[in-house]
Amino acid sequence: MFGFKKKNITENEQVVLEENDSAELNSSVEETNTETETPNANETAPEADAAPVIEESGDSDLVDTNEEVKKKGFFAKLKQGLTKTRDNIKNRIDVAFDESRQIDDEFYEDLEEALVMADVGIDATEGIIERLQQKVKERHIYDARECKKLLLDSIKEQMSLEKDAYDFENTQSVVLVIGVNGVGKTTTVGKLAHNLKDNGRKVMIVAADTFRAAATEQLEEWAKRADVDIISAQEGADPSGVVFDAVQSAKKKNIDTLICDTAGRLHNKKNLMEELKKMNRIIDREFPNAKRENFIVLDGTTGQNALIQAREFANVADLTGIIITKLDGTAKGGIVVAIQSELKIPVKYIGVGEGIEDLQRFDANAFVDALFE
Ligand SMILES: Nc1nc2c(ncn2[C@@H]2O[C@H](COP(=O)(O)OP(=O)(O)OP(=O)(O)O)[C@@H](O)[C@H]2O)c(=O)[nH]1
Ligand SMILES: [Mg+2]
Repeated sequence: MFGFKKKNITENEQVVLEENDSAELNSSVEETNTETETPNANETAPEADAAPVIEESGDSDLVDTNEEVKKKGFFAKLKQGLTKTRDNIKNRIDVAFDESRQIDDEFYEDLEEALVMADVGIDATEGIIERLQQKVKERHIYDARECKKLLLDSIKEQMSLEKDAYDFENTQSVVLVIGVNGVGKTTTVGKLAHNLKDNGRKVMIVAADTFRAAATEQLEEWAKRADVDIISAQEGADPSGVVFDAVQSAKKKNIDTLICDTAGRLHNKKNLMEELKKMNRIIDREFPNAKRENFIVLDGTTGQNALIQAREFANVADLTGIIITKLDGTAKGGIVVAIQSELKIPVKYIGVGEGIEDLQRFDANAFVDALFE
């Protein structure tokens, strides 16, 4: 059912290939350096140097305004992306929190229904409602609108990320992007590369999905769009060998973040999970000082299936974060809350469109406001 055309080749190679041999696998690896055509991230840094000039000229308001515009743009895109989910639950939420509403059993039932409709999931919804009931009781709240604020604050609190969630963006790091077929891994690698590069980081991406030539071509296209270096290999090459080469090249070029795109795989395909472990071992061994992130990409439109995938991958891989894509294409964006609340693995980014600008850091406050307000 999954298009692993070169599966046999890889399986055989994997048996033959000892980790120490991986240096010999480099012959087919290709490197495309986009830096020769355009200035690299460090060379574009003058923007940062320009900041004092703006201050000197007394234009600090301009900086504030730009930040404001950026923030507004971010929120507008998020809100636009979550339109289907918001429309799906809006009526129920409005009815539940109508100012004339009594806070009684029926109120909680309506609320529960709205959350389940948005795919927040039964377990997470029950937890949310229980906590809300407790707070309402403790604080003697009788006003439904006050209750809404309490609910949103409680979800925001539950979804908020640790302070160090994005540390990898500012230090030397290697990010492995994994997940089942078609969830948006390659697209996400391209978007993430763009975001980091935009923040002045030196980024390299690696096409460790060697099963299909088209997969490499797709990533090469993203490398061009994001204007970052890419390491790729011929179809059928050992993915771990490509990763090995990419790590050497990243070290040599003093790359800040190396992002690895991998082939779609099911958690129960033993050989493919072994391959993933091997990539991990190679990165750990060859780049021990790099901060590591293993992100699982989940397709938000698959609802509860995404939750199942995350749970199963978490059993076999050391996941450090979740990326949920295609939230613009679903009426069930509440799945983000369900996944985070059940797995306790942070949702770090969300995809709200197919464009290069459409990957956002997960901001619990903005997300909950965009969904419920
Ligand atoms: N609407 C929307 N589409 C997305 C988003 N992210 C990815 N896609 C689309 O999803 C489809 C699959 O994306 P890919 O990046 O190729 O997925 P993949 O996980 O790399 O797929 P395989 O390599 O085949 O496993 C493409 O058509 C993307 O444009 C998103 O946030 N929103
Ligand atoms: Mg792909």
